[in-house]
Amino acid sequence: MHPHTFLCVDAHTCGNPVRVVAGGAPVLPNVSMGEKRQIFVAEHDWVRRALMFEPRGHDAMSGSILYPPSREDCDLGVLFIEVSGCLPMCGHGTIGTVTVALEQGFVVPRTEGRLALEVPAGRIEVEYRRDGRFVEEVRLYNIPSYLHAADVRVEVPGLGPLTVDVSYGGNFYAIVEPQPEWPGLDAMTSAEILTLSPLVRQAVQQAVAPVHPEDPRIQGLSHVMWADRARHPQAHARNAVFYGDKGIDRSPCGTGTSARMAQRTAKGLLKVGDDFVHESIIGTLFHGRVEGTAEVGGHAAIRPSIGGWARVIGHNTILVDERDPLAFGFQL
Ligand code: PYC
Repeated sequence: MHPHTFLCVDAHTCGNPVRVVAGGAPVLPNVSMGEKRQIFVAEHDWVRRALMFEPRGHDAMSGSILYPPSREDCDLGVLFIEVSGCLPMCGHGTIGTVTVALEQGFVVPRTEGRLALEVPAGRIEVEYRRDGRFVEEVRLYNIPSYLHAADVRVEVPGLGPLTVDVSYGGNFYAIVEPQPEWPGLDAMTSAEILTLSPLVRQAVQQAVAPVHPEDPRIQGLSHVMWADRARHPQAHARNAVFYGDKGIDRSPCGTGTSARMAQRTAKGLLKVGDDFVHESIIGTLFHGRVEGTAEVGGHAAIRPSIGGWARVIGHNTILVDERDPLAFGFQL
């Protein structure tokens, strides 16, 4: 039996991995990316596990699969794959995918400097700047983002009472700001982030169980954002996002930054036109901006944009040999 072969381009966006699958992925029907995501999860999830988990990936692995768009007004369809599942939207994944697709010639823009992508959460536009073949910077105009629930009080085993906001930026986030019961991200080790985050996620999911008001396929609290003041002189704030079972985002997290800008706008701390530079746990930056207002199922929402960079780090032909007892990946 021949092994399954996947043609991938590996990149990272501000430190977080983006494995772009350009060949070998399952052929899916010409339906929306939201429907493709449902089909992929039900019938082909082994592809995600094989490409994201060890021995080919790791605890924070993330990537995307390129598909033709089902909509006339989009240049590319993107399915986000990650250790946590198939995300509705991924910001660092978009910046990495666009960089790879342009540099490798997987997409030819109709208008230089602009692309439109069909993603499971909807349609997004990006602008990019390139120098010859190489993409210097990508700005993505994300889907409308909103504060879903404010000041939610939960009891977290090992931590005690905690107040969090639940905000949506393409995924649902529990945002934990410094507070009397918790000193902030600066006082945390990575080991503590990994231990406490699943407990916070479970407690907040039980309390709120968020469902997107306009697309019930998008539901569940998937990510925890630990927030603090900036260290970088150009940043407004710093964060670490936890995902999957053991992943900490090395980038400032695009959907997380969108969710945080929505939260801060709803609380009167940002307004349309404001910039919000977000720093990651390793000191890299995303340049967020509140572009405008919107409405999501009766909630006041914002239209955020996020600017960042990505670099290609390798071409990777990945084999999945069914005779291998660990062919479909494992986690410790
Ligand atoms: O950048 O949106 C993001 C993201 C989601 C999970 C990890 N990164």
